[in-house]
Amino acid sequence: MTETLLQAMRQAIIDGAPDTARSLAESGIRSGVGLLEAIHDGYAAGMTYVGDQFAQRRMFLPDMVASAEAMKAAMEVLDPELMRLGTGRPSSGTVVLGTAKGDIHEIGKSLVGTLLGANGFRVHDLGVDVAPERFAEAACDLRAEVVGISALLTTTMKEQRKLIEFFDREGLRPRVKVVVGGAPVTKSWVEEIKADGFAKDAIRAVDLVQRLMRERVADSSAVISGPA
Ligand code: B1M
Repeated sequence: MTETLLQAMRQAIIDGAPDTARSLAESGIRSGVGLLEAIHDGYAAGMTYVGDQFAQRRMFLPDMVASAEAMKAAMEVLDPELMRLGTGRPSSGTVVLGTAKGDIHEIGKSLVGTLLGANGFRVHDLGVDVAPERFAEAACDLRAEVVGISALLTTTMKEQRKLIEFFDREGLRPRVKVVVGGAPVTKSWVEEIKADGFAKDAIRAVDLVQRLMRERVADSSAVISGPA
């Protein structure tokens, strides 16, 4: 039953069918399919297939647009459920999130935001095509502890490096941790650009931000209680 539903979810994305994607999400919630399972093994798996077909020139830009619309329709149903099932704990810190300058891919970044929100973080999503200056401005205004930058294109990954360099120049690094993510991002890239962390998917992004927040608290208490 679950596999049939997941297969139908994948197909709704491949077909670029928002209404079907939405009603399958509603059925999934009613029948108790795991929300993250539906997203990753259902809808996102459909997206991966579409991306591969696009790369092989078997599907085209309008197909990819339609698939993205279908995924967004499903997420409109699933997002509030994810929030509802979240920890409900009061905010454990502020995260500013956005997609790199020149990049308009938003689905993965928004999923990261939803899961962080569901886990008690205050999330300020700047949207897509975000310049380093806007990240910095928001981080300062909101006193964010973490900034997260997503990049889905190999050409926009370099914006992650630019953001880190900008934060270094502005002297923001000691106060604000920069985490990066997105399909083309690798561990070696993260080491090269000296980001504070990277997560392969949205669940790992929550673990990462939780760890950074814990380390921050530990660091500040070490300063307060450390030897004079
Ligand atoms: Co585009 N696209 N796209 N696209 N698109 C890719 C990325 C591509 C890999 C497809 C392919 O060729 N196989 C390819 C990039 C190739 C490359 O750079 N080497 C590509 C291309 C080429 C393009 C255009 C250039 C096409 C064109 O115009 N000729 C163009 C670029 C536009 C631009 O940004 N300037 C373009 C446009 C589009 C659409 C607008 C049609 C649409 C986006 C719609 C939207 O977001 N509103 C789109 C889509 C849908 C895709 C694919 C098919 C799917 C992306 C997606 O939503 N995945 C994608 C192929 C693929 O990824 N397999 C592709 C589902 C999502 C849940 O996963 O985003 O990976 P993902 O997020 C994951 C993790 O990466 C991680 O967690 C998420 C959840 O687990 N993660 C983070 C993401 N951000 C994170 C941040 C973190 C931590 C983890 O911390 C901060």
